[in-house]
Amino acid sequence: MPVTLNHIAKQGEHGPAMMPIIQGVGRAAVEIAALLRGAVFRGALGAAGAENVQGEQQQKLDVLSDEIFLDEMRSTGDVCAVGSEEQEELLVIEEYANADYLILVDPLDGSSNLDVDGPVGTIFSVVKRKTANTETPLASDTLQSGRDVIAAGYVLYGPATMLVCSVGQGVHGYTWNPASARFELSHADMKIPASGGYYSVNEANAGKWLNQMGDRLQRMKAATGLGMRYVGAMVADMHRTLLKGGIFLYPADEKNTNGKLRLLYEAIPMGFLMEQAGGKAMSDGQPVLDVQPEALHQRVPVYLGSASAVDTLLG
Ligand code: P6P
Repeated sequence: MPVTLNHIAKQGEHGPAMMPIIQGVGRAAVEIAALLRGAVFRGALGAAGAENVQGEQQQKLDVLSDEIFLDEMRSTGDVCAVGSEEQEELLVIEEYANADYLILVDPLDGSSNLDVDGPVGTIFSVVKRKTANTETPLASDTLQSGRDVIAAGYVLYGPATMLVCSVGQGVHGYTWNPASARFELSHADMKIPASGGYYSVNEANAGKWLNQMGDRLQRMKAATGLGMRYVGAMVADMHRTLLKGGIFLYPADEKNTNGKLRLLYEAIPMGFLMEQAGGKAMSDGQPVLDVQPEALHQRVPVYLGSASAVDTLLG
């Protein structure tokens, strides 16, 4: 009998409460996957004509995916607010403002790949509110380090649609089965290989990296002999790193002096998964999960992967 997302309810202290939320993520994933497949016929590719809070060109599919995700989180009844890459402020779900959990989400990560039919993803993490349930949730409820994350995961929209997640009891991968119309466990207890794999970075930025990261990378390449793969969508690059080993990095540079990737809904969820899978997740000078968030859209440098590769790079 295939194992489905219901299995999450059996995973430790947080499993029962997280199952309905992750099932909501699964519903959103199915809707977003269908949206992506038919986008070209609906004129849904291309820019939405606005910039997001990051100053990046919003794609039409960014906006549509954000709406789908919010609706499915609302439908769980367990989420009081959503912090989204596509929304400048915290979005309170008024009818459930007394619920226990907040979601941080990048609804459609890597959307610059959409026009070339490349892989994209959704990245999420779940935290428990700090404010009383009788109050309205606040942005400060989201500013919790990765050590306080209850659950995290990603959806990869590739040849298959995969939902990879953890509630603190290891990392498990579920693949959408069109025959049964449900996510089924396909990658139980995922562990990152201790060696091998690839290094994954946008080396075009090497001349601008701070903290001698260019020299460090050259030394790591010479010491490990790793090949290079880079898709340009964090979910795809991180999924390959989790399965094959190696390291994914986005260092700080002269343009992005705090790095490009967002702490709350990219670095922390991916760092949580990486540590759960036996890997290492570093930012500059400390583990990603130890960074104390100060703002919803805060950016950090990241070095995520096999402990040996991360240690060789950072010394
Ligand atoms: P660059 C996508 O825009 C994203 O946020 C991540 O998914 C990806 O890892 C990174 O930016 C790619 O950035 O500068 O290499 O295009």
